Amino acid sequence: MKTCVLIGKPNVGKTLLLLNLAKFLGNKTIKLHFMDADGNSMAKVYDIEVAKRYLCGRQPYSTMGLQWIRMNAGCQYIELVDTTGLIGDAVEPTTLRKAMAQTISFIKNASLLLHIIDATSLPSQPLPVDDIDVVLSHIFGGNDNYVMLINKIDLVDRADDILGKGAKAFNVNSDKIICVSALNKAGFKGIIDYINAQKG
Ligand SMILES: Nc1nc2c(ncn2[C@@H]2O[C@H](COP(=O)(O)OP(=O)(O)O)[C@@H](O)[C@H]2O)c(=O)[nH]1
Ligand SMILES: [Mg+2]
Repeated sequence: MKTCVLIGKPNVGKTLLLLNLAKFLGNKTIKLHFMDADGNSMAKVYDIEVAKRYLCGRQPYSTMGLQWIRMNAGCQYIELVDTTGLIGDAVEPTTLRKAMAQTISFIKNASLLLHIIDATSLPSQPLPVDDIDVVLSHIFGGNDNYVMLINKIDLVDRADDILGKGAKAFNVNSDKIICVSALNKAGFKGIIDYINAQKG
């Protein structure tokens, strides 16, 4: 089973993408598995709309740990894993640092890495080299199993060259970028096609 791991800064839309992708694939309810940074795990069945209200939020760090769904993505079962938002700055409290460490160490299990960027914060100037998204795209962007999802395209001007801007900002080939909206499910067919096309 392919393990597809969503990573990115807090509030970029990882959790909403997980839930709406499950919905896009025909699910109304999901079994969501959780594991916190101390290894405590549980699973809970949710109506997807209820899960959105509980698990997605404007406040950062609604997700502190790993949470995942196993589901049929057309031609195969996949495991889609949502993670703790990563930031580069020194942070308190310890629980957040532990949750970020758990996410970073989990990345090695990914058959596919889906790195989410917020389209509304795409810079027109080059980003600092220590920006966490620059670091992640630099480390993983050349790998076959990496794709960048530029999310929230519903919030940006259609005329804006988001794909070109993303490719330039992160020095990633534009064929490794998919523009999506986790809110209105735009670009989701592209994500599923990408997942199904990848071997592993
Ligand atoms: N307009 C818009 N809002 C989004 C989109 N994706 C996520 N959001 C909102 O962004 C906020 C953070 O989303 P969440 O999934 O919790 O982000 P996470 O911290 O990366 O898991 C929530 O208020 C979401 O409703 C999108 O594609 N479009
Ligand atoms: Mg989240």
